[in-house]
Amino acid sequence: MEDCLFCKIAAGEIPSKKLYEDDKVLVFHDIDPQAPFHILIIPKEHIQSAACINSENSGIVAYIFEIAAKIAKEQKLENGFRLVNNCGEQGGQTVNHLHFHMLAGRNLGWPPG
Ligand code: IU
Repeated sequence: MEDCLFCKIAAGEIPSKKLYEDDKVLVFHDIDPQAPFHILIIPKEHIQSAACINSENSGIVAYIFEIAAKIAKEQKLENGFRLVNNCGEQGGQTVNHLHFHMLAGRNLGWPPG
């Protein structure tokens, strides 16, 4: 999508602090970290939000969780982590390209604000 910030980051048109990349996903450090470890996992394909997941594109969500587990092992997040998806205005989504936050390195409160 032309005016999508994360599409531009995925295409390398806007720089990011990359942690992992393959043909399907990009993983990069959040610009405004909310925990000692805070990364974003995004599909390279433009999907607006979790509300747009259907039987044709749902495979990428399973793949993102696979990548998250791999990163958890590599980064030694033995004490746990949180995967968060904000969807839509009331869900707190500010960038309209599907992304999962992966947070770790401190005790994370519940319920979220
Ligand atoms: P949200 O779930 O849509 O609110 O998450 C968007 C995240 O994208 C948020 O944590 C921002 O700090 C992050 N972000 C970024 O990493 N790089 C950017 O250029 C912009 C936002 I704009």
